Order: sequence, then C-alpha cells, then structure tokens
Amino acid sequence: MALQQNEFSAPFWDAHHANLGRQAAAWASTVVHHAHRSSDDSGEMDNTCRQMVQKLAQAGWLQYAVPSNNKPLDVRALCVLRQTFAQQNALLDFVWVMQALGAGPISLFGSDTQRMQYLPRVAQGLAVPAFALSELHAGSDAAALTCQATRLSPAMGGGYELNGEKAWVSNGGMADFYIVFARLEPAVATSLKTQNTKRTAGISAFIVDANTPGLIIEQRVSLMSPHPMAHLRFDQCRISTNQRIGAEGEGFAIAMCTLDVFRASVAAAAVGMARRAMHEAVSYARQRPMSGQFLADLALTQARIATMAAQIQAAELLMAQAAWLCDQGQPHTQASAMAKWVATENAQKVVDAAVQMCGARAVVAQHPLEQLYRDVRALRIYEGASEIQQLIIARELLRTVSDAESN
Ligand code: COS
Repeated sequence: MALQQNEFSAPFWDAHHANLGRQAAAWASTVVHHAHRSSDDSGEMDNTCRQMVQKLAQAGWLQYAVPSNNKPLDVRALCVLRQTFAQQNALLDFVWVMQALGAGPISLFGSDTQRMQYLPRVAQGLAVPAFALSELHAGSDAAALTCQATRLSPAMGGGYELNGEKAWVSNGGMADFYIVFARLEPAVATSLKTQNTKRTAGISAFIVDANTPGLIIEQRVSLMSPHPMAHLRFDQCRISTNQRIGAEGEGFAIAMCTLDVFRASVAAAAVGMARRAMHEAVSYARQRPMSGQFLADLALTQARIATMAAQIQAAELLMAQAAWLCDQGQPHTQASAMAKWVATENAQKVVDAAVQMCGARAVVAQHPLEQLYRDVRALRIYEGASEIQQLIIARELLRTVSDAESN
C-alpha cells in the first residue's frame, strides 16, 4: 500500500504548501533509501548528518529553514517539511529542522549583519547550527540556567567571557556555531537599564562559533533514536559584543519566542510519525489472515484504526492552526503549546497501537515500527516536556481570563 500523501489543504494551508508537501514527499522517498540509521559512532553519525545537510541544500529544502529576501520565516512551510520528512525518516527530519531551530534566534532576532553572516551559509548547507539552552540542572525550568556571561572591559579586550555548561545540545560536537543562552553576572545584570530583579534577569543570547577557544565538547551523548548530541563546557570562552543577539537581558524572551514557533513544528513531526505508523499498521492488517478473515475485518482492529485516525486528525488540526497563527503574526504561544502537547502524546499512542496491531514483527530491530517506537519518544520531552506545555496552556488561559475581567 502506497504511503498516503499529506494534503495540506485550505483553510490553514496555501496552495504552495500543498505543492511543497507533494514535491518534498517525492524527493524524500528517493533519498531515504540511502539515509540509513547510523551507529552510535559519533564520527559516522556526524558524517551521515553532514551528507544529509548537503542533500537537503542541493535539493533546495534548506531555503525554507531560514528567512530570505527580508521575508519572515514561513512557519507553515517549516511544518509541511517536518511532517513530510518525519513520515519518511526521523533522522532526515532532525537534520532538516536543526538547520532551522539552530539558526532560529538569528532568523527571528538577529541583526542585519548577523543574518547576512550566518543565514545564507545555513541555507546553503555550509554551516550547521545548534541551540544551547538547557543545562543539567536547568531543563524544564529554563530560567534557572547558570551559564555565566561576564562583560569584559575595553582594557581586557571588550566583549564577553562565557563560563559554565550546557547540556543535551542537539548537533553538539558537529555544529559550526551555537546559540548559547547565558546570564550576565549579577553585578552587570543589576546595572541593566531595567533594574530587573526577576529570575530571567540578565539572560542573554550569544552566537559562539565552534572553533572559539574555551568552547569544549565535554561529552557526546548516545540516544535511543540516534542523532548528534553533546554536553558542552565553556571555560573563559571569549566572544565579541557583536556576537550577542538582541540586547543584554533579552535572552529569555528570545528563547521562548523561538520555542513558540518551533513547538508547532514538533507537532508536525509527531503527525508525520503517527501517520507513518498508521500506514504500517493498516497495510499489515489488510493482508494478515486472522480467524478466516483478515485482521482489518475484526471490529477490535477497526476500533483501534478509528482511534488512531481521530488522534492524528486532532493533532493535525491543532498543528495547522498554530502554524497559521504564527504566519499571521497573531499570538500563538498557547496554540503552539497545545499542538505540541496533543500531537506528541497522540503520536506516542498511535505508534504504540500500531506496534500492538502488528505484533512480534514490529519489535524486531529495524522494522519501521520498532524505529518509530524509539523515534517518537523524545518528542514528548524536547522543546518543553508535555507537562511544561500544559503549564503554558493553563497560564495563557488564566491570563486571558484575568485580562478580560479587568477590562
Ligand atoms: N514569549 C515571550 N516572552 C515570554 C514567553 C513567551 N512565550 N514566556 C515567558 N516569557 C517572558 C515572560 O513574559 C516574563 O517576562 P517578564 O519577566 O518581563 O515579565 C519572563 O519571560 C518569565 O516568564 P515566566 O515567569 O512565565 O517564566 P518561568 O520561569 O515561569 O518559565 C516556562 C516559563 C516554564 C514556560 C519556561 O521555563 C519553559 O518554556 N521551559 C521549557 C524550556 C524548554 O522548552 N527547553 C527545551 C530546550 S530546547 S530542546
């Protein structure tokens, strides 16, 4: 049974999104054959990912990862490509979206000079970016980060010095540059114009080139769904002032706004994986003899298929709405959080149900469902765990209600 095409139809998608989806699906089905799941060897993994970056660049898909010609990021295009690639191969989706997320703070908040310096290289596959927000003791509570930035006096050469660590950095160890969120040391933070005493005070965003002295790849991390990841350490890592994104103290808002956009795309990846799982399960159920009929003829199987279809459809609609709101420039924090939460939780359920339908063969290594079972899990954790999305949804709702009451 041929993999069902994603439709990307109105009202949330424009005609060019539907075309993009068709073209990307046709392309991805040809490259995925070569895009094998790599081993835990980090060198081999980096090579595989670099090759994928090249292929994505040559095919023109990376131009959708960053804005160009002063146009804003097309978030729906981002989602179309994530859903389509994730449906074919999780590593392809990872490589594709990291070009976008890693460069995201520059795309959304970078100066003209920073955009000109970094974004074309990302779009051409000449530079691989990474997003370094989490720390071992500051994951869900991002405002607790302790990586420190110290402003250096002109006598010391100016710019900033970074000291501390970053954890769970996707593309860590293979990236050409990192967006690092660090806190200006208290003496400096309290002298900021705002006299901000909040937990997020002083947090600032910096672009750190991979070859900057003092940036150390502390540890490579092996994952159940392998992709490049590392813990980083900064030891007297000096960067110039023009490597700061936005103003001092704007880093937390930059991180949150970037995640508000990319959480919609996580939902898209979840929908892609769930669709693939349902495809595998339905294909199998239609040809598997069972009790004198086929597995698909059993009412219990049909109930399971109906549940899967509805879970996917619900996720897809929330994702489409969130991406559409982003593109309309309308508030989308709550919609993105809702889309990510529902889509990733549903995708996990759909993949699990598909494994159950297909039985023993689905847990054999390298079976598409065995791979999806491992691939889908991290989506409920990265870019804000499901519990964080629930928190965001509730906070936004309570804030809207109290705003309405005070008007
Ligand atoms: N957009 C813009 N600004 C935002 C924002 C958003 N979506 N969310 C929060 N902010 C601002 C708030 O307006 C507030 O600003 P002021 O201090 O000027 O009032 C500030 O940030 C602090 O907000 P808040 O008090 O809500 O922050 P919390 O520390 O309570 O944390 C959550 C908020 C939990 C939402 C945040 O820590 C989070 O998203 N955690 C998950 C992190 C994550 O996804 N990590 C994955 C890393 S990438 S794999």
